[in-house]
Amino acid sequence: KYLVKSLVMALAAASLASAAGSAVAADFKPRIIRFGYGLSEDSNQGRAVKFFAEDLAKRTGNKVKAKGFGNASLGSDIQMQNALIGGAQEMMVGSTATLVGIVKDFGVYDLPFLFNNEAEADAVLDGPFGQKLAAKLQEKGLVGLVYWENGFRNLTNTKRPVAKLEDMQGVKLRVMQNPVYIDMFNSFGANAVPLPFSELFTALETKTVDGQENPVTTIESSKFYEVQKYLSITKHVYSPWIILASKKWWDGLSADEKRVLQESAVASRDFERKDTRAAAGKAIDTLKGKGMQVNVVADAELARMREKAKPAFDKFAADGGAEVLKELQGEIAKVRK
Ligand code: TK8
Repeated sequence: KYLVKSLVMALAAASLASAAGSAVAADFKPRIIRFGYGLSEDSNQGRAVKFFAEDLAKRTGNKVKAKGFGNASLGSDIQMQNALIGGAQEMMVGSTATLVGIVKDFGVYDLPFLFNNEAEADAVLDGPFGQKLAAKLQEKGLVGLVYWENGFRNLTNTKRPVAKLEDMQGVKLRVMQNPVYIDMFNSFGANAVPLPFSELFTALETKTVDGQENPVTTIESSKFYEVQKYLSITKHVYSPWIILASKKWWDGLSADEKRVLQESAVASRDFERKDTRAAAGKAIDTLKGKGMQVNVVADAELARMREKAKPAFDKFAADGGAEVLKELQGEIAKVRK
């Protein structure tokens, strides 16, 4: 009887100790993460990086610290991706569109008029489709953690309001460094000029280009209203951002460190989407207040643009993207039901 009692007590003590051990003595090494991003500190991107850093510090008792580097001070999206692959930088957030040089399939998100609203995008990005695509980065040296919202993209320029397809004719338009964007805007009649985001403000200011396209939140936080007159609401593409980690660095982390990084990434995603949507709701009025002339492009015109963009779809499919495009369209159809 005594033996049984002491055995039960010993077992209870052992399980208590291991519970306390996992909560208190989680395996965190003091680390500093260089977390780069392209927009200003005072943007939806900057606010969410700050949130991520604070959340991570809380979860690790201040041991694992993320230091944000905004304004592309560590380089453009593409430069940062390469720094992550080489192990010279730990983390970043940037457009999925700039990943096409690494995993071509990422171009699928850039085809126009796929998602009807943010809820559809959330479901597909957070679901098996988004995860499977992000997992393709691993063998290229990147770990894709979560998607944030960049948002639906709209057009700005200095020439004229774009109310119909023909208004884009001859407009020199900066696009991301991505063939889908180049093909799409050339087929709309614009003159697409691929440039990194970090060079965009200067390109607009010096009139190297007449216009650009980005979500209203970015048009506001990057002060494009100082150098752009017309804003035309087209919502032509839903643009995700993705949080990336260097695989070289990630592989050296403890299981606890990987777990908290995932947790903070998810928490930052939820914060970021809420914050971005709130900011987007106010941005158009702010931009009008700054002197921009805003027009909403009619649905019939958007349908014409969708029709015109068909060659971009065909080329993407013919260029090895047929399967991923079909999968994405299938997922969107499922979400709509
Ligand atoms: C910021 C970019 C930006 C994107 C672009 O680094 O390049 O136009 O929309 O958000 O990733």
